Parts: sequence; structure tokens; C-alpha cells
Amino acid sequence: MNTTRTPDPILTLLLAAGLAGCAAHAQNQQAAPSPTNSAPAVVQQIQGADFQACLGNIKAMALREGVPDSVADQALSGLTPDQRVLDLDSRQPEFTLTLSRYLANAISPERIAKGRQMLAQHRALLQTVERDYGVQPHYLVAFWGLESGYGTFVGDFSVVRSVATLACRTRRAQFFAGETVQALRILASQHMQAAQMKGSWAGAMGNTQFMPSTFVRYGVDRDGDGRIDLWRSLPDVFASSANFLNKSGWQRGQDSHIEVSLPQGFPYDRIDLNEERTAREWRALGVTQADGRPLPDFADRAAIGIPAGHRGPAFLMLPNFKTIMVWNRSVLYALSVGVLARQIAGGPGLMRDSPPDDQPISRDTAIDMQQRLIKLALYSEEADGLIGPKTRASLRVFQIRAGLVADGHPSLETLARLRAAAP
Ligand SMILES: [Ca+2]
Repeated sequence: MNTTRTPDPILTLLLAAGLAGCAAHAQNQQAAPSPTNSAPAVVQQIQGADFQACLGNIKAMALREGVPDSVADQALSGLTPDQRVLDLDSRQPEFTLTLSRYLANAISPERIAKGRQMLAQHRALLQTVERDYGVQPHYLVAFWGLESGYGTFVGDFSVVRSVATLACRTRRAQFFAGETVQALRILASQHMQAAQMKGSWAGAMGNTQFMPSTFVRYGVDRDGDGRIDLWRSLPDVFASSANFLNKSGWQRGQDSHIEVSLPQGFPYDRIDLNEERTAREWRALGVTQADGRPLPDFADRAAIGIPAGHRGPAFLMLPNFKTIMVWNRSVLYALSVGVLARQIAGGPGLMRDSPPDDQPISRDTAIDMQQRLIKLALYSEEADGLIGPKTRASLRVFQIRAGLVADGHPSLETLARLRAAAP
């Protein structure tokens, strides 16, 4: 789960596998990046003079939220910062991940096969959860597969130590101090012993990789044993995920995306997360399903995504796609959930492949590109090497000027033309 500005599980896997050179700023691919830095004053206020002073400040916050003194003391006393957590936190992705690389890591043939097996094995339970929360079984299994490999990697870091380390030693003090307080609240509610509270290096827990605040807000004791257990109780796991999605706006029985085909001469400047249109409006622009059938009606309005540019797959981001983005703000993550879910249910993957020359863009290349856009007075932000919505908008203007398809995608051709135009 990445609602909480923690790493995308798929990117975390790449980092763990030593593939940091290919990992990326998934959040910046299309979704608007959000600031992760707390105000310096708040950081100083929480962090205090040293680690113990910082823990003292967090403890005071926890007591104000009703955590008993004894619980806070037991969890925090003698705690030291975890250097492994800080090392992982400081790793900078060097490349923007491509769609094809992301999907290949998220959706392996083994993950699809095991997902089908899990769907069959737990169908009765998943159907009762669907009845109560409206989230289809194949989607719940897809989230489970992406977050923890169906429970095979749930993390072995002490959650309290991880989130306290991040609160006391990074600039995201406010966010992680809040997570530490919520972790203490979970311990106070006796869902588990502190020693059992293990998770990812950033504090995401169990089969669903819930952050402590998500656990407190959305966790469900489905099996009725009086405790929320996201490690060992699949009823609790599925109901908690479904509850999160339900409360975040999931529409019962609806898919999250429709793969589409765009006609020759399509106005690519209409493609943006904020460019939402009705099925009728997209049909009028010549949009069909990827297999050529007419676009079906869908609720509300939907934007189109083309994360590999105009030569790659295109898809409509239906309302449930946006709900998945509440769970994790990455468009690529949300697409992976939808594609994996469909394949687990026996359907096909994406019909259209990414263009074979779609390459990861290194941070240096991205900075170089931004500097050239600045030279052409098409970009006025900092050249930070992150390819976000503003960079894409600038690229689009350049593409129009250069007579290229204005998809905002940093293709090899666009980069070559940009180098020629701004030497
Ligand atoms: Ca339970």
C-alpha cells in the first residue's frame, strides 16, 4: 500500500533485487507528485535533540491519543534507530521505469497461475466478502498478489522501530510520528504483541501491506476472534482490503479499466488524468475497445492513459481505477491491479504491447531533457529529473511545434528532435 507515501511494492521488490537502476518514480509517471517534506519547524519539534528525545515527543503524542503509558514505554524504551531502514529510505531510483518493465515485474505467469489457484481455493470466503463490501474476488486476489505475493513476502522489520526511525531521522517526521502513534494504538488494542508486529522497512504490514493508520482505520476482524490479524487470518485480510476499497468509493461489480484503441489523428492533447469524458464523448472522438468493438457505456467520466506513449497500450481509467489510486497513487500500479485481476479471472492481458524501443529514462537524461525545454522557454520548473505532469505538458508543446504526435511521452525520437532543436 502506498497511500501513505511509502514505496510501491513492485518498486521495492526491484530495489531489493538489486535492480535499483531500473526502479522509478512511479508516482511521477502520471499522477501529480505530492510533497513529502514536512515543514522544517514541525520536523525539529518532533525530532528534538536526539533519538531518545524524539521518542519522548512521540510518546507524549501517543498518550494524548489514549495509549496507556505502560504500552508506550514497553514499545519505545531502549529503541535504537535502524540503519537498514535509513539506507533503504535514502536509495534514489536512477531510472524512470517503463510500462513494459513494470508490468513484467508485477504480473509474471507464475503470479497469474497462483492467483487462479488462490481464487479457486478461497472462492467461498471471497464471495461472502464481496456480498458485504462489493469488491469482486479476482480484484481482492490481485491486490493480495501484488502487495505480498499471496502472503509470501510480508516483511520482517519491527514496525515500531521502522516508523520511529523514519520519524526521528528523516524529513518526513510528521507523517511517520503519526504512524508510530497508530502502531502504539494497535498494540494498546491487543491485536498482537510488539514482537509479532513485523512489516516492510517502511512499516507496511501483513498480507495487504497496510500502514498502521490504515490498519486502525480500515482493519476488520472478519473471523470474529476479537483481533485484527493481517498476517495469518485470510478472512481478516480480504475483509480489510475490501473495506478499504469500499470506503474509498469502489463501485460494486465494475471493472477498473477498459483497454481502448485510438483512431489515426486522435487529438492526443485530450489525454491527461484531468481530461475526463463520458463514453459518448470518447466514442465521438473515434475511441473503440482495443478489439475494435464499440465502447460500452460506463458510469461517470473517465480519462485515458497512455503510459508508453501513443504507440503503446491505451486504456480508460474507470471510477474503480481511481479508487485503486487511493490505495497507491501510481497509474502503473493501478493498471497492474486491473490487468492481473482480469487474468486471474481467466481473461486476456493487455492486447497491445509497448513499443520495443521504449527505454527507461535515466535521471541524467531527464534532467538534460528538462534543461533543453527550459532553453526553449517551454518549461519553467526546476530540472529535477522527475518526469511528472508538467514535464509531459512541456514535451507536448514541443512535439506540436516539431510536428510530432503530441503524446507528452519522452520517446527516443522526441529526445533526438529536442537535442537538435536546443543544442
Ligand atoms: Ca480476527
